[in-house]
Amino acid sequence: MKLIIGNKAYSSWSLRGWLACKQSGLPFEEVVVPLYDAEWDRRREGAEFAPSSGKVPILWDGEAVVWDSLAIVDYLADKVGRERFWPADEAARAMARSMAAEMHSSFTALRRKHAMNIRQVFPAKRPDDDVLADLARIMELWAQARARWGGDGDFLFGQFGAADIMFAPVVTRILTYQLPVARFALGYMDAVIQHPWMQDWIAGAQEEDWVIQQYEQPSA
Ligand SMILES: N[C@@H](CCC(=O)N[C@@H](CS)C(=O)NCC(=O)O)C(=O)O
Repeated sequence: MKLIIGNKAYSSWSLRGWLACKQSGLPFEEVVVPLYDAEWDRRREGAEFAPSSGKVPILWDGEAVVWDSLAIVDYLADKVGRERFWPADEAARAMARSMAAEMHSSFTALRRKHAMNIRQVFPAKRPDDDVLADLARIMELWAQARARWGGDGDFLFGQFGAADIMFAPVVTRILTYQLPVARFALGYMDAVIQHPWMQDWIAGAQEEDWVIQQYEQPSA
């Protein structure tokens, strides 16, 4: 398999696709392309980018191509077995799938106003009300998942899985912008950041030379 991703410093959807590949346990080649560099328009017109119309992540698996992070999770879960990604319990799985889908389709204020920048910690300031509303909903979801299904594990449904993959870039945004969160969330966020795959990704981001100025401001 070959996964094409954007800058590890900034590309939140790429992080999800990459974590999904790691979670699959399958070997994959990783190709990182610098978002919005001088070659971007030319590169995104290439055949490898055509299926997603230029967006990353894109997963190629022989003749099969999957773009969009949640589709990558589902494709890989079909390939290696659902239990690697989703909880076994039906009620837990229903919640995990709903949370992943809600993450995928919602929280636009948080995503728009606090772009991912994994290399930075910006001074704390009061977030806009729409961002606070997104954070309140995220806290509600995390609290319910942890209380009902966290068990002895550190993650939303105990073991690291698809729901954690989808929320991982939210964790990094909260830390980057020092956004206010409920106390219980600190332990969960720490578990996500300390996960070896996240540590690998963060190290990769630190090694990148590319800088996108727009994302180097506290309010992108
Ligand atoms: N819904 C897509 C979003 C993909 C996406 O928007 N990726 C961004 C990078 S984080 C991108 O490729 N932007 C480049 C562009 O839109 O030209 C997913 O889940 O993968």
